[in-house]
Amino acid sequence: MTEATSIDRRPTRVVDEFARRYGRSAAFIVRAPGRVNLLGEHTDYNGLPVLPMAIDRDIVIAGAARADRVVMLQNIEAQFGARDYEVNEDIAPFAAGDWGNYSKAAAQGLMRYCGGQLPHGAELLVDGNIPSGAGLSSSSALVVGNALALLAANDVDVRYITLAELLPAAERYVGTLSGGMDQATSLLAQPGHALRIDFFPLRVRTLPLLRGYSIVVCHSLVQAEKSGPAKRAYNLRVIECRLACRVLERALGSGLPRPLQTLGDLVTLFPGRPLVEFVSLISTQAPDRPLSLAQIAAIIGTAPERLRSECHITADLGDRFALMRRLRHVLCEAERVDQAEEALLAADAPGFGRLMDASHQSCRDDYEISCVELEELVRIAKEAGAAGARLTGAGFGGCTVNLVADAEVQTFLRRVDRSFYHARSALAPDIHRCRFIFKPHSGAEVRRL
Ligand code: NG1
Repeated sequence: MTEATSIDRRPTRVVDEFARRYGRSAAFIVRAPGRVNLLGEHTDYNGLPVLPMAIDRDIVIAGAARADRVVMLQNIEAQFGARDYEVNEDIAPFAAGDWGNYSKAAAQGLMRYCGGQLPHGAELLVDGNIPSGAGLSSSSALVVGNALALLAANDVDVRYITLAELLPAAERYVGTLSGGMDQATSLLAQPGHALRIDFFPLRVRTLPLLRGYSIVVCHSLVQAEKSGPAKRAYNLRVIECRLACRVLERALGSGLPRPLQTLGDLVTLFPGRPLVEFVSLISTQAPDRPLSLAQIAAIIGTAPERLRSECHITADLGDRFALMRRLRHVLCEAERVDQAEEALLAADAPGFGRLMDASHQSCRDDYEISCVELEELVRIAKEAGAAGARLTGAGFGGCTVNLVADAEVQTFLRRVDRSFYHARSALAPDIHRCRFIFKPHSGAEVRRL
């Protein structure tokens, strides 16, 4: 991780470097932050709420329009090589995992939304300091930044709330079946606040922080690249939720006024009914162990191949789907988000911390997205006095988020350094870049130069 730098300091570097590389001045600069999620993990794609905030790490892009439709993309960091492509409604991807695909994802998504207004490509230079594969949403910040840059190159304004609704679908270009938390946070975050985000339709409200407490992010030093191995694990969870939805639909039978599009529909269809009741309901239909597609199809009363095509299940996901546990995590996690919102409004830090701890246990045991290093970090954080500690983001590696009393932050950091990072000095030569405290930042900005 590099040190955080705000838009007010880093632009000079990226603007100067833009002029050196492209031989002309940048016409605009864009900033899109990453995020940390306090609570509500793997709920977004189920249409259930999340509780994130923007961090002080971001993607900054300097750019200028081109007369043609070509996007030329460079990165300050040499490891991300130069890329170029032509903008249209059907852009062939670079190789899987290529960083340029996040730019293409944004361009194709915008072309499908307002292509007639986008005759110009752009020269772009990216300078990012969000660690990738850390659960801090570096990929969505890149998508948001590229989208805003292409709009700036064409002098087109699209409302941020509209972008926050259309960019999650655009990002699925890279093959991840992601939800909408990251793009919404990057675009709509408010400084000094957490957000509660609800989906389908997107609704965002700001929430106060807990006075006297800091949010500390610690990297497990395990990269979980969703353009690589973590993609299958992530997509499998999304599909398991879709299948759980179908089994639940079957269990509810004629009690259901319309088909369930997502698990979030339960909230609107059964207002006031505790979500956890639906967990007991599914347990009457499906045992608490992984099932094959044929077994699930038999429970629902349909043909396996029909179910495969209706739920868009690709062969790489295998034939073992855990429904009961995934459902239990998602529905209980959504209820925790409601309770966490109340805890924030009541300035109840211990209560909020307990919900974070419960979320972590559920992510580990029911959603099975933790790993040895994340467990070690959470254990150390609790021993070091964190009021709450949990993995954040997709999981499988990446970061933990910790709620720590201001007065105890220095002791907390010393303890984490001694117990976790010192033994891994080869992986973490600069400890200060592996864990950080931040004040929630504002969402994305575009500045014309
Ligand atoms: P991260 O961890 O930043 O990759 C992912 C998804 C979110 C959400 C979380 C889990 C993407 C781009 N983002 O975030 O939509 O589902 O996992 O809560 O895939």
